[in-house]
Amino acid sequence: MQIFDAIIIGAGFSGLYQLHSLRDKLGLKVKVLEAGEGVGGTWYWNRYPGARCDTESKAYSYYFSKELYEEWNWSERYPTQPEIEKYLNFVTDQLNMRKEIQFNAQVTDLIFDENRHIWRVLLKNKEQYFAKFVISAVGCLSFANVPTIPNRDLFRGEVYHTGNWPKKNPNLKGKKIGVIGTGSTGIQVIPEVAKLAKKLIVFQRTPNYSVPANNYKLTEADQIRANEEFDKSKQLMLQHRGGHPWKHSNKAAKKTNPVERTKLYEKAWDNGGLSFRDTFSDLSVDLESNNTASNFIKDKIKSIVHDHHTADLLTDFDHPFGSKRPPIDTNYYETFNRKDVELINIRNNPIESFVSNGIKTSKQHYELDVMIFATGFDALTGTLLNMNIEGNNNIKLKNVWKSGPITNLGLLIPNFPNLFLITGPGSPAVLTNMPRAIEQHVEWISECIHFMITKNYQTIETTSKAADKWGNTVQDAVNDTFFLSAKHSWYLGGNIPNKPKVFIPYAGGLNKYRKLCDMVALAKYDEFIFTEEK
Ligand code: NA7
Repeated sequence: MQIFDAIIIGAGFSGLYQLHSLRDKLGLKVKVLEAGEGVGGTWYWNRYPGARCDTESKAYSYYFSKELYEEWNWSERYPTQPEIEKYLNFVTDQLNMRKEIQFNAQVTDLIFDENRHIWRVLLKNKEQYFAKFVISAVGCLSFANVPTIPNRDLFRGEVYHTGNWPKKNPNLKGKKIGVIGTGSTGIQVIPEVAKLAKKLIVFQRTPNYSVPANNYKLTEADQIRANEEFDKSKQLMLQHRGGHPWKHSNKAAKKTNPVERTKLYEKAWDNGGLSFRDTFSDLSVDLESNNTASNFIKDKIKSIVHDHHTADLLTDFDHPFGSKRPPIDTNYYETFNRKDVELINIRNNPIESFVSNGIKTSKQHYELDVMIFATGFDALTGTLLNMNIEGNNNIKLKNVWKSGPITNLGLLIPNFPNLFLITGPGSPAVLTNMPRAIEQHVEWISECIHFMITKNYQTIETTSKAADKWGNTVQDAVNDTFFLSAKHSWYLGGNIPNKPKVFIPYAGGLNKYRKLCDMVALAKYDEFIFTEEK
């Protein structure tokens, strides 16, 4: 029986760097199991029209190797899905990693053998592998949320979910298209689909605040400057709570006079992008300050959208700005000025069922050739819980996480020895520029495994007491913010019926979190339990 030192599940940003770290730095025998036909993870599956990262390309890159960074040239301020997929293929080939990756390998079961201290990993095709360590690199947004709408089978048209978009792009030209969902994805796909459709109907449950991306092509000079500023950008990102390359504002919106405040919002709006959130220091902790941002965005939307009724629907917010993941867009609001685009409020006119030629709401029937679900994901826990994961005494993860995920630092779960989670629940993950959170986790995990090897340790496990303590830290961190006021947000499990409503990521900031993790390593992981190799 062949036993790997480590099996990594997933070949996206996290799986690839974890493979490189364990294989090339520690010299371990590693296998990567990837459900897709290629590398990319999120950026393999989300290939819908308009799919693009909201983080700027020069920051949405690996920083573990300056050489690698300098060898790649991004073409636009924000990278498109095809370009990110290409980048991850480039990294895979540069580091010669393809031979360790098995594609079309969907993991169904992870069973810990307590006698032999190894994990048995089963695939959908019934193949099985064994490994001392398993590292989950499955991503935070990988389990699609497809709403159950009655009579799906009656509908004669095409149905797609943005998170599982077909590799062969469907032809949408001249069709009557419906889109459900106006989160970050809907806001990206809607302007692109509108250009192709004969008629586009957007079914909106909750409007979202969106800020212009202000995308542009990068020049050779931009690339040279990015390379020169590599160290400086890296330092900025390490100090930023979200891992982004800019400084936090130290100005409170409330304490800034209205004229100056508007001037700063205008500047941030023109600059575009996620840094709008950092225009002032108190937007996520003070409602009065937050209202100044919300009202500014509302006024902007109303100045763009001509039809008053549509503008009212697009600004009928039910949560403070930033309490849900704030999207950025290219011509989202402008799209509603097209004659062939209609916005339907499904909060007071809910979708009832599919019909053979479209969809029926409580008030009307809409003819459609294509229905696109941009309805998001069972985030952070969905993919893990969709596998059968059994730890000590055959304890099932599904049962242990019934009331919400329990982890220590988002990295390890009590009773699941030698199973590490990259950007797992309880870590900053989705609240950050993901490659920064991923690099921090991969480096921590690799260092921990290296420590175990030098000490001749066989297993690492966290105690329930330490995990409960970390759970309290995660809850304390979010209590200081507005995140809990967005009841339907996926950060809180609010988008999935019957999912426990607990705030999942750690909201205390990646910079603070990194220090906490470093302290654990410095203390030689003293709050973890190790067993020795026999
Ligand atoms: P999101 O942000 O979860 O958005 C999903 C959208 O779909 C949102 O507008 C939801 O409305 C809507 N939705 C979800 N379920 C339903 C049902 N059953 N009926 C009607 N409308 C529904 O997912 P995204 O893919 O846009 O973004 C996910 C992340 O990917 C994003 O934050 C970035 O990090 C990248 P709701 O607001 O719940 O009323």
